[in-house]
Amino acid sequence: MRLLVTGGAGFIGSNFVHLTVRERPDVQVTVLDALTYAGDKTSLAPVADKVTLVEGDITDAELVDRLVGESDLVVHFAAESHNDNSLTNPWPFVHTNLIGTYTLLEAVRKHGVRFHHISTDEVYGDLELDDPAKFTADTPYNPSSPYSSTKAGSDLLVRAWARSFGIQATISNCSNNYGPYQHIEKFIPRQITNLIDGIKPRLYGKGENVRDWIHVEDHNSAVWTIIEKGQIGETYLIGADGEKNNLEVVEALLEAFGLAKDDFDHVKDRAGHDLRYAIDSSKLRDELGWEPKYTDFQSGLQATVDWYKANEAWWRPAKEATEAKYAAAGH
Ligand code: NAD
Ligand code: TDX
Repeated sequence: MRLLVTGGAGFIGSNFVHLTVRERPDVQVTVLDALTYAGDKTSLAPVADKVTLVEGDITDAELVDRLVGESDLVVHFAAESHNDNSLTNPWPFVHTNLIGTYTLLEAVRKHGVRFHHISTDEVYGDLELDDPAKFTADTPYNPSSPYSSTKAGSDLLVRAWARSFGIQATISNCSNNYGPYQHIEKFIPRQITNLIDGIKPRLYGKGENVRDWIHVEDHNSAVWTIIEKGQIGETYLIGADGEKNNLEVVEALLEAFGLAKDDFDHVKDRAGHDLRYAIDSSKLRDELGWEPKYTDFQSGLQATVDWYKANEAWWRPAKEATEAKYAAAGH
């Protein structure tokens, strides 16, 4: 099978490529990645001799047409992915997440190639803290940020291309991922690398916002399950029942570093900050038989801390610029 992975040099995409090379030696992997600030060739170094990396943009119609035409399956991870960045400069989000997805869909339609679209639970907006409800595939779309609204738009493009043009597509909407190779602008690796540097973790607002954490390996095993067993045209929500508020995550990290649980700073809150995400993944579990493996958050977190400690050469070059960006935004 010839597989094209867009965004395969990013966090989840590179982990997906590692998993695929490890468990599916019959799959020939090509990565299409623009190597933006969030993409890193070295994330693919352990599998470099087994993967073809094409440095290019998903909005480049000619390149996308050629690569899709040479593939049997496209898994589309490439995106601008960070909410805070979308609040300071939304344009790259509109460009990559909307025009990039459109460009891929046109090539998929022309060549009749199977397409899996990677999306987020943030398309559903947020839930109240005391709401027993969780997001399902029937929850109405109600995105809050430029990031989540462009992801919502990209999902709707996929649905329209499936219905109007009959493309062979599935969609997955996953909750917050953690694990190795995550850019240090994101919450967990930002705090881990701060702690390594002797800087206190930085909590937005009161820290009461809830995220539904899933290990990146579990997200990616679910993606393969959907590719192999999912029904064309369907949307599957991916989650591992990992709800925690941000304060609890910071306390767990402080514990992993042997520090007092109040040794953090409160900083300016995010504009439009979604309160709570929670995924009901019963459709994926009951219909396709998927289950997560990393169900103990504290040990998954400890393994992630150990990875950042052992791989300083991977993240160090980005640390100063990332913190300068946060300082300018008051976070
Ligand atoms: P990331 O920012 O770590 O990686 C994105 C990758 O896409 C980078 O390698 C980047 O270079 C590449 N890219 C960006 N613009 C591109 C373009 N125009 N052309 C080609 N490549 C381009 O993101 P991530 O956290 O790995 O997220 C991957 C996908 O998963 C995204 O679609 C995101 O919306 C979705 N998602 C992420 C999470 C999460 O918790 N991180 C949760 C649910 C869904
Ligand atoms: O320094 C911080 N302090 C803090 O309290 C940072 C960077 C974040 N936060 C809070 C904001 C959020 O409530 O932590 C939570 C997680 O923040 P992010 O890592 O920025 O993730 P989030 O905005 O929840 O979005 C993530 O999950 C869904 C991914 O970045 C998205 O790509 C994905 O779609």
